[in-house]
Amino acid sequence: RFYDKKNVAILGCPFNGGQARTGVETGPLHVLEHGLEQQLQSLDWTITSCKNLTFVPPAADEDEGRLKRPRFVSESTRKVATEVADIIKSGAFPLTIGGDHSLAIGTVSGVFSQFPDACLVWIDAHADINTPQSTPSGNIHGCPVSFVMGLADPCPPQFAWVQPLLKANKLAYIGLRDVDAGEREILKKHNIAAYSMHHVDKFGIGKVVEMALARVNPDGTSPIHLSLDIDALDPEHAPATGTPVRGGLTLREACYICEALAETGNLVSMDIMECNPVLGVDERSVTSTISAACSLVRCAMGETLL
Ligand code: 5AB
Ligand code: MN
Ligand code: MN
Ligand code: MN
Repeated sequence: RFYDKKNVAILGCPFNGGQARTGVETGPLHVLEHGLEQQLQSLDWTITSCKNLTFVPPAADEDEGRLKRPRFVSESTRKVATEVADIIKSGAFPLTIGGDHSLAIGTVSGVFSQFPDACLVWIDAHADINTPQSTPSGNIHGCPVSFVMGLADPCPPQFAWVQPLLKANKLAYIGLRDVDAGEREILKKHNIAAYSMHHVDKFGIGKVVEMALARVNPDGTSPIHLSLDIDALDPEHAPATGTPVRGGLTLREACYICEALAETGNLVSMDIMECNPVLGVDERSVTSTISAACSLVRCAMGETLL
């Protein structure tokens, strides 16, 4: 509906500047080496491009208040925003592979510049909606949602280019279980559709996805951007990630979310973020994390729709 053809452009983003642990920048390489391109081709997708961006840290990058590496994150995500917008203009589905989740400042900015009435489905153990004022860590991968909503007050000068394109009623979370006090306040204040693991247990994943979509896309016509943090999964299924939190989604629950979004026919873009192969304790834990990431992408791109 939103694109004529099943064209996908893969954007590898080997970026780690939004948090402190190295290794997350090797995520894209591992995901591609796992055979994702061939897997998508066998689902009848044409890969119109598959490129890896290069991110070079600036020589000087002073903290901005609590925020760490503000220039590096700003310059990198700005580049991502342009790339994602260009992919959409070319008529292809942008599939962005991270890298840390600060990259979503770029993907969301790019998608919403082209689809202003889009909604955002954020699958994560964390809400990533800290402001520069509320962040307990200063790591910008915990802040991208607040930036694209324009909640930062004042907005750090490095991020003046980010437009507040996301409205609170177009955002839904699923999988939350580690939300900071300041983030809870924001979720409450803006009445954001936030489904935690408690809701998944209480209602089941099918009902939760239905409720989430009813909130952000009541008439079913909005384009949807999916931003998926691999740490939404229980560490049993995706251990190789920087901020694992126990008690997460099973692989099937996460796949179900992706399938249900595919089923709407409205999915226009997807991020798969925060795989950090270097943090795997052994080969098996790396492989399970990367293969889970590939499964989720395939499900979002129609694999299990019969
Ligand atoms: B992730 C925390 N809320 O702000 C913070 O992995 C964790 O992209 C953020 O979801 C986790 O530092 C960011 C404590
Ligand atoms: Mn997370
Ligand atoms: Mn995240
Ligand atoms: Mn994380």
